[in-house]
Amino acid sequence: MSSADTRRNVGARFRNGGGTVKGFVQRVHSPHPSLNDSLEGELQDFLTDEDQLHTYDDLTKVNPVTPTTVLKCLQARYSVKVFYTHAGCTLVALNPFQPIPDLYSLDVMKEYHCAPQPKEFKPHIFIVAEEAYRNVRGQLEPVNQSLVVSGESGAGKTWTSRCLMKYYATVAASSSVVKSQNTVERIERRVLDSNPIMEAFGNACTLRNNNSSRFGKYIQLQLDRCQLLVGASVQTYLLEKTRVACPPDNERNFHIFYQMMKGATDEQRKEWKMPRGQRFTWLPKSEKTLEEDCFHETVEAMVHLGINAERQRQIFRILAGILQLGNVNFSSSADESQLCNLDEQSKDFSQRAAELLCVPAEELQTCLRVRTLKAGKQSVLKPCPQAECSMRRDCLAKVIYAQLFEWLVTFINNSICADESMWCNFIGVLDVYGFECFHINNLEQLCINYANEKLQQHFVAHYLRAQQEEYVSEGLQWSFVKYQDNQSCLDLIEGSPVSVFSLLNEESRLNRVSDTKTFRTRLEKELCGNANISWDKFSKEPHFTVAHYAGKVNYQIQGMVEKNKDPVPPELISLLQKSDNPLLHQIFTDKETENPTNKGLSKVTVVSKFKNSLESLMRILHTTTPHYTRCIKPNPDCKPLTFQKEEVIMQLEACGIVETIHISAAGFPIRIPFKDFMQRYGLIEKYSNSMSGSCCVDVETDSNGILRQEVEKLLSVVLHKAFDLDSEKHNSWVHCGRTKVFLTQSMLDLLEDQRKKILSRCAFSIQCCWLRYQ
Ligand code: AOV
Ligand code: MG
Repeated sequence: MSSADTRRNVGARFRNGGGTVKGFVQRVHSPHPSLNDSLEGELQDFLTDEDQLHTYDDLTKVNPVTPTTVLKCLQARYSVKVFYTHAGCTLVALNPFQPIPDLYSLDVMKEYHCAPQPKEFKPHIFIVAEEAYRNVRGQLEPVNQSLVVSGESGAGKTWTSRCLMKYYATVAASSSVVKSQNTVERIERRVLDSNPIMEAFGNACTLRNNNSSRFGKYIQLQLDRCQLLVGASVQTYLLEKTRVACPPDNERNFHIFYQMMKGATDEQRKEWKMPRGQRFTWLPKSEKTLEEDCFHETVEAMVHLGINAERQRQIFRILAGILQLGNVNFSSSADESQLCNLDEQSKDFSQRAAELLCVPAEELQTCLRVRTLKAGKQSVLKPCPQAECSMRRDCLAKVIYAQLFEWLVTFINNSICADESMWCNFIGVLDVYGFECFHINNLEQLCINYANEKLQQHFVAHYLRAQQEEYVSEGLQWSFVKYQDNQSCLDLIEGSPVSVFSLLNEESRLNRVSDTKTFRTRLEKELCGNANISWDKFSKEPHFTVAHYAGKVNYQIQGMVEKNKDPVPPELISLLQKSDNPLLHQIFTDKETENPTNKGLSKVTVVSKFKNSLESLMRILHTTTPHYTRCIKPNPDCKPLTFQKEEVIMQLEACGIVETIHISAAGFPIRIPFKDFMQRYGLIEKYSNSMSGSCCVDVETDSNGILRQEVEKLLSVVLHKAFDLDSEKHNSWVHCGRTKVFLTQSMLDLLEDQRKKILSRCAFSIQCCWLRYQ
C-alpha cells in the first residue's frame, strides 16, 4: 500500500461509520465538539480551513498527512499556546521555552488521573503518564512500562521527565517513610530530590541548552501491589567527564561548580580556598548563564537523601580541589631529562589542591610530572614532557569527578531503592542526552548520537516494523508503509566484523604512536562500502562524516583513539588511595589500577563499556510496554514562543513522525490474544442477551478457531449495538487475525465502557437481591 493508499484508508475509516461513528470519535478523541460535529468535511477541507488547524489534537486526523500539513497543524497549535499533540501512538511535545502557568499544577494532575478516559482531555504529557500507570494495573496482565522521551538537545526531555516523575510522586504517593543517616523522609520526596542533585553534577550549559544533560539516565519507579510508589532506582550512562577539565569553547563546566562559587558562605569560601574574585581556568563564563545557580536547593536535596553534613563537606572539598588543579600550569624545562617547571602561582595552586584532596603535596606534584615505567621487576622514573603533565592533571580531575558522580548515583540508589519484596512492577522513565551536532564533534558526540540511533532503532523495531510484521503474520490484509530504517547507520557504528567502534577499539589496543593517521586510513579503507560514512579528502583536519537519522555529523579523528583508551596513570590512583579525605579514599580503594600499557587487552574501552550498557538498557526496554514522547525544539536559540518551520520540519522528518502517523492512523495498535479477550469481554455478550446464564465459551479448553468465531460474534454484537454497523463495516475498527484481535484505541475504549456498564449493573442487581433478602 502506498502512502496515498494509506491516506485513503484513513479517510475511509472515518467515513465508514456515518453519523453515529462521528459521535463516537468525538467521545474518544477530542475536547472540541465543534470539530467532530463536522469531522468528515473538515478532514477533506484541511488545507483550506486554516482557522481550525489548532483544534486537531491528534495528527492522525489530519488529511492528507504530509510533512507540510503536520507542520502547519503544529504551528497553528503552538501559536495558540497548545504544546502537546498526539501523533497516533506518540505524543509530540513542542518546547514553549517559557513557564506556562497552571499547565502542570496539582489540579491538572488530578484531573487527568481521575478522568475515566484521560484522552477526552486536551493532549498532555499527563495522558501518557496516566496511560502507563493504568497499563501497569493492566487491562490484562500487569506489565512494566517505559516512557521513552526523545528529541534533540534542548528539546525538553529532562523537563518532561521531571514532569512525569512529579506526576507519579503525586498520584501514586505511598507516603511511606524511609530512614537513613539520621534522616527520615517520605519516599516520593526523596525520589524527586534525586533530580536536583543529579542535574547539579551531571548537567551543564552548552551552546544548545542552558541545562544540558551530560549523562543519560533511566529511572525505574517501583510500584507495589496497590500501585503506590515505594521506591526507585537510577541507572546512568556515560557522563561526559572531559568537560571537567576541558569545557568546550563558550560552554560551561558542570553546574555544581558555579553553584558553589555563587552560593558559598564566607566560611565555606575560606575552607574551599576560593576567595571572592578568584578566577578558575576550568570555570569559563559563557554568554549563556543560568539565572539561578541553586546551591541551596542542591544541598537541601542532599540532606533529604541522607547525605550528612560531614559527607557534604568531603564532597565539596573534593570539588574545590579539582578547581585548584585547573590553575596548575607546567612549563618545559630546558633539559628534557629534568622535571617540567611549576611557577610560584602553580605551586600555590597545587599545594591548595593537595590540601583539599587531602593528599601529600609533594607526591601530587611528582605524580603529575613523572611517569613510572616498568622494566621487568624494576621501575624507572621518567620526567613527562609539558603536554603529558597537563594531560595527567586533566586525567586526575576527570577520574575524581567521574568516580564521585558514580558514588553519588550509588548513594542515591541506596537511599531510594525499595526492598525487592516491596515492589512488583515499575514504570521506567528514559532521559538521555539528545542528538548533537557542533562545529567540532569528537568521541562524546559519537557516543551521544549512537545512543540516539539506538533509541530510534527501538522505536522503529518496536513500533513501525513490529506493528506491520504482526499484521502480516496474523493474516491481515496489509501493505507496508515505508519508513526510514537506521540499521545501516548502526551497522556502521557498532556492527561486526568491521565498524567505527571495532576499528577504534583495535587502534586503542594496539597503542600505536600515530593512531590518528592509521585510524583514518583504516576507516577510509575498511568502511568505504557503507553509504552512511563519507570524507572530505581535502580537509586539513582529519574527520569522517556520519549520516545519522537526524542529520549528518562531522567527527574529528584527532584525539578519538586516546579518548577511547581513557588511560589513567596508576600513580594517580595510588595517590588518591592515600587520601585522608575518607570519601576520596573510599571511592578509590577498590578501584583497580588499570593501565593499557601493562594490562594490554584486558582494558575496557569507552565505547565497549557504553555499547554494553546501552545493550542492557535495550534489553530492559524490550521487556516493557513503551510509550513514546517526541520533544521538538521549535527554534535553535531557545527563544520563548518562537516557531521556526525549518527547524521543526527537520526534526519531524528525522524521527519519522509522518510514517508514524500513517501507520497509527491506518493501523490497529491494540492486540489481544483471543483467549485473553474472551476472558475479559466474554461477559458483554452474555449479559447483552440476558442477565443470567452461563458464559458462552469455555476459554480454557477452546481452540483458536472456535474462539475466533466467538470473538467475532461478540464484536458484531458490540458494534451493532453501539452504531448499528453491519459486519462488512467492522474492518475499520477491528480485525481478527489468526490468534489475536486487533483493535483501534476507540474500539478498546468502547469495549471497556460496555464492560464497566455491565459490571455496575451486576453490582446493582446483587445489591437489590441482597436488600430484598434482608
Ligand atoms: P533536553 O533535556 O531535551 O536537552 P531540557 O529538558 O533541558 O532539554 O529543556 C531545555 C529548556 O527548555 C529547559 O531548561 C526549559 O527552560 C525549557 N523547557 C522545556 N520544556 C518546557 C516546558 N514544557 N515548559 C516550559 N519550558 C520548557 V539535552 O539534556 O541538551 O538533550 O543533553
Ligand atoms: Mg536533558
